Amino acid sequence: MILMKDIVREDHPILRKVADEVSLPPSNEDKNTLKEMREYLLNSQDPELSVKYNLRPGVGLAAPQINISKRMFAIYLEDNEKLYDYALINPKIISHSVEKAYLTSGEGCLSVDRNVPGYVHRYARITITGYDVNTEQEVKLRLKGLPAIVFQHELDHLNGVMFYDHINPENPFQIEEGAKPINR
Ligand code: UDB
Ligand code: ZN
Repeated sequence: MILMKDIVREDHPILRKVADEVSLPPSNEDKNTLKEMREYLLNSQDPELSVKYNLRPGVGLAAPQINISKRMFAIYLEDNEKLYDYALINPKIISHSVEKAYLTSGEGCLSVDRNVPGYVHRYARITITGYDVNTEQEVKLRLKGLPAIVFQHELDHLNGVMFYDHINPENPFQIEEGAKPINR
């Protein structure tokens, strides 16, 4: 079971690496890692288990965050009555909107133990492909709103990018022209 002690923090160099592609079909070990990552998200969102094991409630987790430099992440998120439950390998944005969006509450990260104020601008809409371990199939997803933000946050981890890299250092709350606010 993945616990908070297994999640690497900010200063860890693995978070700044470009993670390696995973060969397909995935090994049992890689499939198992992804299943454990998904399980962390479920456990962390369970009111009893999160208290019992002191888990920070997460909606997404990328492999580098558990010290594995491979291109895979898990997402477990309910938004607008829809469940986004994905365990993806080699995810890739194949197209995106020109329009940007940002969470009005800013972002945090399971690997960051401090508050970093400011807006993180991301694409408002993305089309993403990847191999889904849950269905054992190549998937193509069109996302907007909060799910699009979460997928981009996790994809950044596979490229060594942290959310605060996107925050304007002069004016953290500067809004890019035409960007769409997302309230959650
Ligand atoms: C999170 N959780 O999991 F809209 F029920 C954040 C943390 C850092 C605060 C734990 C989160 O956004 N929870 C949440 C959001 C909702 C509704 C709800 C729970 N991440 C994932 C992460 O660090 N992955 O690497 C940070 C998010 C910031 C924006 C996208 C991902
Ligand atoms: Zn993160």
